[in-house]
Amino acid sequence: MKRLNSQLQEDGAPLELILLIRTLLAGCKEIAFRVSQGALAGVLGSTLSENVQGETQKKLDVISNQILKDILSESGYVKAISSEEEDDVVPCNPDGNYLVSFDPLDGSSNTDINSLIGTIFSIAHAPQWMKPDDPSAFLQPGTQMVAAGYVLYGPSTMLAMTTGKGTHLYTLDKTHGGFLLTKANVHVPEQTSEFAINASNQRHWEPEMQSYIGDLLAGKDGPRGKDYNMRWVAAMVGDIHRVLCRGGIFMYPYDKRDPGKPGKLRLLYEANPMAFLMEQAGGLANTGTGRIMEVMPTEIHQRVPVLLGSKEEVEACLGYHNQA
Ligand code: AFP
Repeated sequence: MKRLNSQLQEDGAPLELILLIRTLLAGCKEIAFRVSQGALAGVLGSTLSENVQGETQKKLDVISNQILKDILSESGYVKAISSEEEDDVVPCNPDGNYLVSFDPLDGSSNTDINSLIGTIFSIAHAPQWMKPDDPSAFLQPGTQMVAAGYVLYGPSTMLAMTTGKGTHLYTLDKTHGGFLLTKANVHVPEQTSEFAINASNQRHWEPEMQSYIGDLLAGKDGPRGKDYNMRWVAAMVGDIHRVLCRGGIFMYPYDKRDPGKPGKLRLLYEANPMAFLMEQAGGLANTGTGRIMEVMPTEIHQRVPVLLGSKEEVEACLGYHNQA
């Protein structure tokens, strides 16, 4: 089986980017180990602190964030980091050529039930003019990413990654500690009969989303003319992995409760990297009003609505938005 290094070279990734990705993944392997220790190492449960988004931090959120922050800032390749668990940009090497954004442990409420969790990341070039503590360089659209992916800590530790030459899946071979290519050039089926949404938020959605989901639930008897199945992992990384593997549509749509928070998911380190992976696998990634990767960020923790997945199903959902 092909190693990660060979695939990255074949895809034309520059040496420094390959070294940066390998460094980041070394951190993820350490996270995989800590996660696998669970209760034996006392790493489950919450801390007493909250992150900038007002969410209670799990112990593993803090541990994972520290691991990635340390390894990336010591690498020399990175000028600055933005993380879900950091209020502000973290300055690293002033001569570093890259910016890394990450959610160190997505779905961390799943840690206490031994269910799917993962690390999501995106990498972009650091502009020459940028001072390492200047957040404005992070405010570039997702089209500027040079690499993105996630590591899923599940029954196997898996990596999904793209450098813009297709989306590939790798599996960690713990016998030698390397990621091996287990599925090249993922293609998300264009049609699906599976959807993922947190239906408990239904009353807060816009009318077009209410009608779309209503029609899916109507199944064979409704306008879509077929029965749909519903899945919800409560970790975007797990839901998106399923969509990459067998198709589907994943949604965290616009929510009317607070105009300052038009969605739950964060643009820089959740929506954008998943959108890059999905588009490179032939799927679509939209906010309901435009392509996720073209959203111009205004702040590092910005949230956006997301509709991601099988091309024809996302188009069907957008049809309801367009009518509105
Ligand atoms: P964390 O990054 O704080 O662990 O949150 C996970 C998440 O943002 C995303 O991965 C899930 O899709 C979503 O929350 C699930 O949240 P609800 O089940 O509460 O809707």
